[in-house]
Amino acid sequence: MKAIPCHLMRGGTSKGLYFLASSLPEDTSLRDQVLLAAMGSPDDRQIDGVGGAHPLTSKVAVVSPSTRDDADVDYLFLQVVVDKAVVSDGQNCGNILAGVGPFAIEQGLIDAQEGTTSVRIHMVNTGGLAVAQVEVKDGAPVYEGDARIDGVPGTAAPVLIDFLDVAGASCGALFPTGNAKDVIDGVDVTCIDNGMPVVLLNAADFGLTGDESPAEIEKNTGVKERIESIRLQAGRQMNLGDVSDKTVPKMSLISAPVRGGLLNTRTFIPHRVHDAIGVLGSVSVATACVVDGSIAYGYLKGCSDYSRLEIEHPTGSFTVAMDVEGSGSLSTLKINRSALLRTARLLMRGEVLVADSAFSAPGKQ
Ligand code: NQM
Repeated sequence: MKAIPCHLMRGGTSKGLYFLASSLPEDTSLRDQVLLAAMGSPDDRQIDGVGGAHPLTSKVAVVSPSTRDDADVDYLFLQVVVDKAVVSDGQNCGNILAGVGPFAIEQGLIDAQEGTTSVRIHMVNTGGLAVAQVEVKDGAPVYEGDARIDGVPGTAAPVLIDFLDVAGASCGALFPTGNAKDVIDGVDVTCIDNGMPVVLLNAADFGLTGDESPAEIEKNTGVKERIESIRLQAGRQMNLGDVSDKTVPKMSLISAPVRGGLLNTRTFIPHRVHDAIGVLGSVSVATACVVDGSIAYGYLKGCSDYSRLEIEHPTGSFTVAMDVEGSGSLSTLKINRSALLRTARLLMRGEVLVADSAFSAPGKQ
């Protein structure tokens, strides 16, 4: 067995292993093989590893000193697929991002400032920059506090995150098809990438109210097949190529709010339905709401205060603050920044133990 130092952390509504890049093999095939073994993939239950048998709890952050002058650390996000021998760097993750600042401080990658430390994070998957404000006491990250986020029981210390330049991060443009609305398989959709490629769809077009539970929607094979067909076509139109083995674009079913928010969502990520909604996923949905012509624009109902856009999801709502210029039309809109609140918590620190065979050259086990 080989022992690899890492931390197990909750980042927002996700959970995963956080590694220093220097603790993992440099060769990416070997690294992926080791991460599959650490998590226990491929296996529906991930019983021989530390993965949580769900995409939201089978995640990895790889952190290192930054290669950029304007950032403190580099953060590579890896999705370890539960039931396939696949590790994907094809998307970012704003939830796991919430733990990167505290992890960087724990590991001494940056000098912590008493009170609040700003950690500038280069998101390697997509090239964007995020700035996280982490509470610090006696040189260590503070985890306990009063901040509450939906989808996580109790309260914890706040981690405020600003996204500065994430529009078109994966697809090359905020609206990669060039339109605020398209029609795929006869269904109106909005394809957007403000940090996460997302296809918005009206829940009503699938015979849903949009307030069904994730389990109920996952049981509906007819809806799942229709959504996957649209996803495969949207992926090509969004410059993502063949997305059959990719975790993007996410598919967000939208409907009228039920808790006083802007709109309600149910999000395929892309095959399981999220218990909440992703961070950058919700930034993309919120952005679609402020663009005239998108299928979500009607939900804005003339609201011009973008400092609290409430995106409802199965376990509550997600508040996005947006700073935008322009009239709301696709051609004039300029997004300056988006900001939101997360929390994170160190759950365990130590070493994950991986069989020696995972370290032999890929294919030679
Ligand atoms: O959109 C799940 C999550 C995510 C991603 C997913 C995320 C984001 O909730 O930034 O956080 O959409 O795969 O962790």
